[in-house]
Amino acid sequence: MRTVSLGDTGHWRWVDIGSYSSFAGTDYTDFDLADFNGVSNFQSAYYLASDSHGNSPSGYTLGWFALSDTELASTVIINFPKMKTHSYMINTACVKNHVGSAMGSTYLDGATGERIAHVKQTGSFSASDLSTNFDNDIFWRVIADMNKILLYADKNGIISTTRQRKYLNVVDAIEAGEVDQNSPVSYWTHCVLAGKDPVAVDAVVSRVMCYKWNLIPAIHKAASEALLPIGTDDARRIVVLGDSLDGASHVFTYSPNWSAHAAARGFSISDFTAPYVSEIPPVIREGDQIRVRAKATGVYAGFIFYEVDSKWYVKKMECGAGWAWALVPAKTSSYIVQVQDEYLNFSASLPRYYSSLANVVGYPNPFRPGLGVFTFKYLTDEATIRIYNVAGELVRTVPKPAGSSASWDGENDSGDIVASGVYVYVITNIAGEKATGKIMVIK
Ligand SMILES: [Ca+2]
Repeated sequence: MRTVSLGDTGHWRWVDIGSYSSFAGTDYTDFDLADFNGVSNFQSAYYLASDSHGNSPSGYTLGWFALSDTELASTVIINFPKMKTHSYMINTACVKNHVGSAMGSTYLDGATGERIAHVKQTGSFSASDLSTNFDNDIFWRVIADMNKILLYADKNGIISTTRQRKYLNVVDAIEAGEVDQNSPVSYWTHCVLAGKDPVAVDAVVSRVMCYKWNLIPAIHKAASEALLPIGTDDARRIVVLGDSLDGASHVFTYSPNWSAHAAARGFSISDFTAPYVSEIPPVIREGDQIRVRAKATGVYAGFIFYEVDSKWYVKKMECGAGWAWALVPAKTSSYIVQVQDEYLNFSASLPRYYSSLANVVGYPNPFRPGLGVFTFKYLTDEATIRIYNVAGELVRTVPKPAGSSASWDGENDSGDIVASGVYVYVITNIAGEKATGKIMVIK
């Protein structure tokens, strides 16, 4: 293991993202971009001088980024940001963290300062200027470009349309920061968030901070990138695993740049109540699949975790009118339904057991029809119960209500109490399982 500096002027290259840039097709020009002091790029160390590669993009700023060779050559990137509020972007985590992937200078070792454009060049830079924060249309494009490079540029910095490396995001939110990124005030969330999709993780980060992420440009616009997708911020496609989020109800104090405007624009989340599954009717067999349905008031998104041959899978459910539903393999042996609202508040059902008839019991035995019913317990959701006499003739098909129990009243299909003697029950289900047993009927 070794430590490398992403700012090492001996190991870097220019990446021109060209028509894949989030600036492509806009009216922006090189002259619109400014670094954090509102100063022209052409005055900054980043673009000022010819560099060791014999070229300088001076005058060419849109879509040009200088990155470490080491990072481009990597096959796996683990992105490890902290959760915090930010004066230009309201909050930052995974997508913003790649600002640090750009060279601080292409010719001065250890040079600091802004690596990439942060705001539109206006000649002024102040918290009261909304183009610095709310209406900043520059920073999210730069951030999106950086993320596309990290995902799609090969080791030579050439953009491909296929992903070039594995990518994991792990957000340290144990001690998060609020108010301001430069002198943050600690807030302990005691949580760690992880995922392969940087946009989805940032949506969950925002939920934990109680911010509406679809109003945050750096997150929501990154989710809109179509040519080189970065990720999704759609709550219907993000399944949250682990502890529920209903305890995360502290609205992170906004940066002073945002406070009054954010309150006015309704950035804060105040809904911490999860939908819940109130009913799961018996599954319906459809070919080699089963249709699982779950009733859940206020459900916005649903996911089913299901087990086939001792392996667990997850699938997005369709949702509407207070229901969630999905088709899963008929070989599913058990499943759990998770329902979420639009703010990623979620709850899960208890596990449902679909195929195992291994534990079926029937009683009492012997059975006296005049004194009660013969009860079957631990049935699966979908089961067929048939009673035969010792000659193998079908005597009765026992109605199977929803749930795991059923009962036989001792009558045959004609409505008469059967004769005394030995009978056999055969229980089958749509998973192809079978359970059998004997019943001694005494009158
Ligand atoms: Ca809710």
